[in-house]
Amino acid sequence: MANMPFNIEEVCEQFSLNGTFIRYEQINNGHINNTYHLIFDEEGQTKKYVLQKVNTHVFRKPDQLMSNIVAVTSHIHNKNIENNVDCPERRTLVFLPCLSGKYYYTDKNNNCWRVYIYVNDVYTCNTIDNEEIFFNAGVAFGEFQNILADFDGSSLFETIENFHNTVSRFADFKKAVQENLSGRLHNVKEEVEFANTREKDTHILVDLIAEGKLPLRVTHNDTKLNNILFDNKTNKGICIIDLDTVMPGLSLYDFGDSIRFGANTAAEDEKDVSKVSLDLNLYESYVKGYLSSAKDALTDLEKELLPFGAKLMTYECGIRFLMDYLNGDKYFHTDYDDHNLVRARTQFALVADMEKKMDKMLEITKKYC
Ligand code: GN1
Ligand code: MG
Repeated sequence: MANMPFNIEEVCEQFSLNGTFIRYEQINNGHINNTYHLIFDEEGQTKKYVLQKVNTHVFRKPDQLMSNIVAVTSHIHNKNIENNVDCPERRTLVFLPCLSGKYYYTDKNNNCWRVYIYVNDVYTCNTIDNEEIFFNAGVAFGEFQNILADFDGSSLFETIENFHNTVSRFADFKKAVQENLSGRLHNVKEEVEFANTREKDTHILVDLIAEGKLPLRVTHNDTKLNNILFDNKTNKGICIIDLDTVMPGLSLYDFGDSIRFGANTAAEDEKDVSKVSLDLNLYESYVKGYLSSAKDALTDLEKELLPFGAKLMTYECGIRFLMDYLNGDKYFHTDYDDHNLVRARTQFALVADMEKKMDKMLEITKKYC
């Protein structure tokens, strides 16, 4: 157990995990929390758990965070039972309480840990190599929204305030530019200019919410492709993970963030921005899938704004990466010096491409409304 990033025995004991610990693997998917697979032997059978170290700089109130997650996963589980869905235990995450009865354990170094049961026979994707998978991703996030349609959003804590409030995001961005804590502002004049010239976009959804024209729903708010577990046999998206930001929000946030990540022809951190563009075929697959499951719940205005939602979420993510670069890489995990800048550049290149393709995006969306 040398070189272990934490005392695994101590953590496992707290969660009363059965069997003999064999090994762990670190999973490098998220930009916020640290995730590990724990492999146990239980009477000759392999049993896996997922262990996460919650980033408490980002999620400052683990009690509230886990209360949201347990409420949401219980709701999904109960609904699936009610609807006679096959294998309900594979359709939402099952978190385990620790000895204190809480759904997280705080160790002596103040690290916050949580554990859920690994879902077998599934895979995750970081990129899309076929349109059917992205269609299935759209269906899965549409279903996720539907299943939470009768969940009382007012019972949820706001785990990160103003998470997709683009006006407040822009104000934070402006402050980061003014403060220039990292001293890197001279490197990013062009990117700052790109962000500034689109400031007016940041008001559009915020104003429509204030005017009562767009409904708040219970949304996921971080609908990256790799937050879906796809079934090995059917390729369907069977379980939505990473529930830290499930809060009242707009359907447009969830739709938009999925497109931002999944319909990009390049990775979020591709260094060659000429490879970045919006793949209209993938866009169409997702729209088709998402609207096939979510359409009946959406208002005409929501449907009309879907393409704008995609652009706005991409822009928001771009200013968040750029802001973190200016603040000295305090928020997102980074692997090298300019990582956040590279990410910001891909997001802005994608925004620019979406602006060129906006008419086409609208036309495609209309086909499925
Ligand atoms: C973060 O943790 P991860 O990788 O699922 C971030 C999202 C961003 C995303 C960009 C809590 O998500 O909002 O869109 O990175 N999550 C949080 O890849 O800030
Ligand atoms: Mg996340």
